[in-house]
Amino acid sequence: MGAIDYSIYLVTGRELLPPGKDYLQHLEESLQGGVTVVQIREKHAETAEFIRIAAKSKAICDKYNVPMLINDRVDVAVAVNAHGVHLGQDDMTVFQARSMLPRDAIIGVSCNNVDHVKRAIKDSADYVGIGAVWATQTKQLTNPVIGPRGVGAMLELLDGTTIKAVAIGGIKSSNLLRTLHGAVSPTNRALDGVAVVSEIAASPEPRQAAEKLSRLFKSFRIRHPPPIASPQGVPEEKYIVGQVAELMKVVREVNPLIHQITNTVVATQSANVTLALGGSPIMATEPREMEDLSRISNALLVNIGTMRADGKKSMSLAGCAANANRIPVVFDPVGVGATAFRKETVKDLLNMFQSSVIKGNAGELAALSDSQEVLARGVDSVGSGFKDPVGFVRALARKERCVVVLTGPVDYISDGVSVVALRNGHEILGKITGSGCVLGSSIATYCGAACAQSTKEDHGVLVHGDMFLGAIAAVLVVTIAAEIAAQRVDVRGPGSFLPAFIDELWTLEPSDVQSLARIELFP
Ligand code: 3NM
Ligand code: MG
Repeated sequence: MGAIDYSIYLVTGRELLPPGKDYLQHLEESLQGGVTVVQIREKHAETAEFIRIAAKSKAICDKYNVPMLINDRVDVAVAVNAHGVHLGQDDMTVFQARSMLPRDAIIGVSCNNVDHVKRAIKDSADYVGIGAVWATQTKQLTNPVIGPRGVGAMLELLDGTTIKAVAIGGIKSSNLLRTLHGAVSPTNRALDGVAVVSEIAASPEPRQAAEKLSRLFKSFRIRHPPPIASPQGVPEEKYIVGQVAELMKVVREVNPLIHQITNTVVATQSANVTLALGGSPIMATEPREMEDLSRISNALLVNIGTMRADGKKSMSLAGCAANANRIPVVFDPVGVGATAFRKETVKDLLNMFQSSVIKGNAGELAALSDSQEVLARGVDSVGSGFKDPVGFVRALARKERCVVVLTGPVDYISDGVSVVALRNGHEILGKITGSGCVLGSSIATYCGAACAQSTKEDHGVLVHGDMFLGAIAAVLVVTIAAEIAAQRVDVRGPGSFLPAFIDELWTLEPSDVQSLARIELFP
């Protein structure tokens, strides 16, 4: 057998078989649907029964030329001439297993953390099973759930080795793209496959279940954001601003519906700003309506500003539904550094859903990324607060697999490849409440429009449309409208500024943005 295709890795679960289904028939249908590796997992069978089942399973796997591995039991693997074994952390070592198995046997190891992966590399395992990536009913977990973000750090260790990696735990067709999108290292190492039990084993239609996973897996591609490519002779900055001008028109044409879960201080203002830009706001927070709203919305904003513990449920339901429906999620971790509750909540939310854009000031993004460089309160004075804001946003965007917006006197935005610095704005924005929150709503509005108008031809991308451009557009529009409003003779202070600002958002012309934008690109 040549190189193994780990993409759709079935771990058997006889106890989950739907009533009336024969195990071997079910296995065969799974293989017909595109399962590429099978692991026989029997936690309760006596040795003789395990061998009997493994031998029968092997005959079927052989028919489809699919390798079959045995969970835990090297003796069973030897007895049925399996292709290899899968070992847990409490089973025998790779070295011990290797000494009892044929030379070309495949040996995989369950890994829950980076130390496990380091050990597996040292032991020359053939592949690692990283889990549990999501919560699961199928196995009593003894370790914390990792989440896709945690997988990336483990994959990074595998760079430069030939060791393959699959993720396991709660993987379904409904979260597969989000899982694959999130589980990529900053060096762009992605998963080689996904291991599932219940999605196939408990399905009355295993062939369709496997086909669906297989189709989604094959379609997935890591989206390498292309470097900004302006037409010959057009400076890149000018090109970007031209694209922004186009997107401003698109928002007014498509009138995107923007679902916003935001704080009670800024909700009215955020809704008004969304309307002024050409979008439609819906400010709903009840958990029971999150999934319905996700189906009709063009983007979701999650802002934790005044959240209480019960708000997390709505946010996670809405975020997961947005990922499943593949609409943009803009995440605003307001004041994340301020309290332990916020910090913990933000970590949890980042693990539950994949954001398309994360927006914050220096203190917030420092807290979110565990950087000690900027304290949560000391963000007003020098520059953006980071010594190297360009490098910081780029690295965070790579790590979080999304666009990052760092706000401050200069705003920095990165898609993980390019970075833009935007120097528009007015200090009076700091004298009204929620100017940052309003920016979050604006980003969601432009990203929603960018997604809605994209052709959606590529099925392997979590969210369509140019989120980088959406974020740039929102920052430019908000800061330029603020500049214009602040200079009006009828604006005497923050009180008269706010309605003037909303009016200027309403009347701002794409050509105003083109003439006033102060943008610098760091390719
Ligand atoms: N191992 P399902 S999680 C067998 O974390 C197994 O190592 C895990 O089942 C690990 O796809 C798991 O039904 C169960 O969630 C996966
Ligand atoms: Mg085990």
